[in-house]
Amino acid sequence: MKIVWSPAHLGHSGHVELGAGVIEPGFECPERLDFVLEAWRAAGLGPELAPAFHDLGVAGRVHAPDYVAFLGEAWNLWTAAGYAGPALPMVWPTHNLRADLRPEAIRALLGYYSFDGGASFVAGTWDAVAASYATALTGADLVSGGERVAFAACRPPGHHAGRKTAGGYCYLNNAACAAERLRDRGAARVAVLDVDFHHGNGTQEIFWERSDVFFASLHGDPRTEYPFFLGAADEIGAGAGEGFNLNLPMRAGSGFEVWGAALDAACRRIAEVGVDALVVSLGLDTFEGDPISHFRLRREDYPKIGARLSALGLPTLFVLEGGYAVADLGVNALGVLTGFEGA
Ligand code: SP5
Ligand code: ZN
Repeated sequence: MKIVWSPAHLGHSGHVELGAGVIEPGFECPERLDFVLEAWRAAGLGPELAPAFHDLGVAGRVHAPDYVAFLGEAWNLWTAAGYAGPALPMVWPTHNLRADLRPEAIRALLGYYSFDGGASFVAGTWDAVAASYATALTGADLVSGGERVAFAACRPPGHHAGRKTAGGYCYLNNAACAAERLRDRGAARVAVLDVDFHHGNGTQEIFWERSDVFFASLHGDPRTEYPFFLGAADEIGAGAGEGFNLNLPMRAGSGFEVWGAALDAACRRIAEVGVDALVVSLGLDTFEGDPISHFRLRREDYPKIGARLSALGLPTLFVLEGGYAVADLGVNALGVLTGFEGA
């Protein structure tokens, strides 16, 4: 198995997030990848690749082109306006405010193009986001080129990013872009299976009306868990996409007995639907030690996840999403990957 990663992720550091009553350092931090790489090297799974160059064509189809352009210029607009420190949104066009009016002020554009205060910009954010995107597409090309499996160690993550909204530490939706790329390269239908603790609201939104990308998500029940406003079981897709979206929310406190049964249900559905390739949004924040999440998976559960996914027999791309028990992130991620390879 090959891993793809880029040192450009290091530039996305020193950012902050809006928490409950506090603005705090991002839980999504550069050290996360250090632990993933350390565990990768310890496991001896295979070579490390830098991402190949990829233009923003796929991003411009998965996302709104004006949103992609905004991501590239947000930091420069922020500093040109005289602000210092991380660019954090503060006003959102929710409910009956005018979301059809694109503002000019950068402090308003940040809210226009986001849904929460969890995706701030620093000087190196865009280069990290672009490299994370290229990492995912490079991984997709490995898989469409005949590799059975590949690991795109993306940072920042992507599954909360919608067509024109950043949020939840995400900017470009790496997994969605990888799925689109697999379609471009000949897969008639792709499944995106999201095992991050948090619902993959961005990926769901992007493929909501499409039958060529089946989306399934296992996550904390949005009645009590972030992102709160999407991820219920009755969301099944619309139009041509009706029946091609599967949400399996679970109550806080769920352990592998419950979670593993949901994984099995999602896998059976993927087999029924029939796909040519699988993208796994691999969040490890289902771990019992995660500081912001509320499932109770244990270290020994992760290889079982990999083995179950491997049994689908599909060309598979793992795309890194969340996981904030930083020191355990690498071991748990490698648990999934070694479980996949060993199966
Ligand atoms: C990719 C991903 O996993 N994004 C997760 C975004 C979660 N955003 C809400 C986090 C709330 C953090 N505050 C928790 C304080 C715990 N003491
Ligand atoms: Zn998450």
